[in-house]
Amino acid sequence: MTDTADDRLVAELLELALEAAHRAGDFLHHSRPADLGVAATKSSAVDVVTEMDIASEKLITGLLADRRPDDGVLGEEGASVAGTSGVQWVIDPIDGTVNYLYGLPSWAVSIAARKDGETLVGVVHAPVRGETYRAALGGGTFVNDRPARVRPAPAFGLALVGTGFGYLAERRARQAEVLRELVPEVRDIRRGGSAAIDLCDVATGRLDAYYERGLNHWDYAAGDLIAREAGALTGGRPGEPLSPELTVAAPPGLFEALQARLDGARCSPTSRPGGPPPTSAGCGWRG
Ligand code: LIP
Repeated sequence: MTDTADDRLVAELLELALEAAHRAGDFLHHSRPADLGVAATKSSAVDVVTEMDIASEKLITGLLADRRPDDGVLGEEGASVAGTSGVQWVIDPIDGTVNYLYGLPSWAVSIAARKDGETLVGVVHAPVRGETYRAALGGGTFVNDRPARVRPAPAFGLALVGTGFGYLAERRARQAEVLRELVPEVRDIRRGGSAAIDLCDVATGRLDAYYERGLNHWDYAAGDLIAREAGALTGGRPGEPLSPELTVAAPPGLFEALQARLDGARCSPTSRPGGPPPTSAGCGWRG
């Protein structure tokens, strides 16, 4: 059967995403300054940018512009190009920036390519782990070319659940309230510090589930496809797609249970101290 034009486009985008992620990852891993510091902060004093975040995004966007000059680009550190091809690259040049700043191993380069609002390819390259996670729409998920599948859904009380916390103290306080309700109900919690890697850990069965509120599109764009192509369901609140409001990923059965539990925790009095009263649309996430 001959390849279609779409097949050829997906193959080209995947190859380019892999090349860009590896080149940026090699640079970040082998050229990290011993005295790496904070170059700037964003939403708060703990929402940091390093010179390496900026350099990594410049390396990636330069390669993409050279190879596919008509594509759009959205990057965490400011890259923003509308493009004319219909293809948009979504880039997190270092996901897990605080881990990278502190010299902790859990960080990754995350690159996704979307067309007409659908993610066609996703690559998450984790150099310290020595692992590259990749997926193409309809083509399955691979880790260093080995096929990957989610772990079968366990009972809720046996689930190992990943999560994360935002950069704003008020939001972290509310996230801690939700976590306080959840911790005694599941096997355990893991907080790795990189949403992209957390989503890949769901894809490979190293986590049973992951949820987080307040992510940016570039945090989850690639990991979402990688998790879905490995058999996970992903989304936000029940019936809603994943978004900065809420990102949930888990195998079927556990996914729905976790979504419902988080929705319940969202409205419980303990997780809304002083929060808005419940409304017909739910009690709303404050902060
Ligand atoms: C990080 C996410 C992580 C979240 C952090 C931060 P960054 O992205 O990957 O899951 O908990 O607060 O948002 O800022 O390292 O690209």
